[in-house]
Amino acid sequence: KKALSTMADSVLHGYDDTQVALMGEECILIDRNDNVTGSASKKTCHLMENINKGMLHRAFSVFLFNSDGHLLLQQRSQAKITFPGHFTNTCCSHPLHSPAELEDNGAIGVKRAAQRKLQHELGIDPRQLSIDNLHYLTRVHYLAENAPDRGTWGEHEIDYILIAQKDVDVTPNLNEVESYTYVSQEQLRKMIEKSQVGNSLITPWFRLIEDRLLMGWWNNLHNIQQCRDSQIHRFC
Ligand code: DMA
Ligand code: MN
Repeated sequence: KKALSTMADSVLHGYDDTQVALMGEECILIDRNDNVTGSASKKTCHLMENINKGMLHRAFSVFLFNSDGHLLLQQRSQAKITFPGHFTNTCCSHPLHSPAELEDNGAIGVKRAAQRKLQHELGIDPRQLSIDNLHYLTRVHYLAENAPDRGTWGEHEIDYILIAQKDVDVTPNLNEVESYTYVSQEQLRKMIEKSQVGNSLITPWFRLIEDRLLMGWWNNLHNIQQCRDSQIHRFC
């Protein structure tokens, strides 16, 4: 199934039409200190051609743990334009350039975007995971080229980290998510070791965050606010 209206748009030709439509979302452009400078389509933000000129946008990454302290991972669907089939943290996306999702006050806008996408990707009811369940911790600045087709698509973001611990019902949207699983620290380490020698795929941002920051948060879920800082951790 191809998107007729975008057939002429060669860079998006051949991709899943639902995912092509989402490339029209209006993302938030920022400078290296996370000040809002404007907006651009999701497509524009993720073209390496623009990233190579310094284009940078705002994003978020949710890490949702259950009451046993296991982390919910998702495997991205084959329909995704960037990083299809890759295993990654619970949910990632972008706050939109709208008044509600631009609001700064304690990262409330980013939390609203996270609630919206947790429902869209994983069918998590916002009544089961409220804004107050989402804890904003810090920001991560990174750049990555898409896999497997390097060169066209990529990511260059300041990524707001949101942590939650809550038992929820998950109903994956198969256009977004191929599979999901809860993992212990030990299971995640084994998964990442295997991916370095084998053929399973892990997103670059999740690999980076796991390597540098995740364990500090995971070991402090009982007092997660102590992990909060006002920094932008630079990984590029
Ligand atoms: C983009 O995630 C955000 C990060 C932190 C990489 P994504 O590609 O899953 O976005 P979307 O779900 O909106 O396609
Ligand atoms: Mn992005």
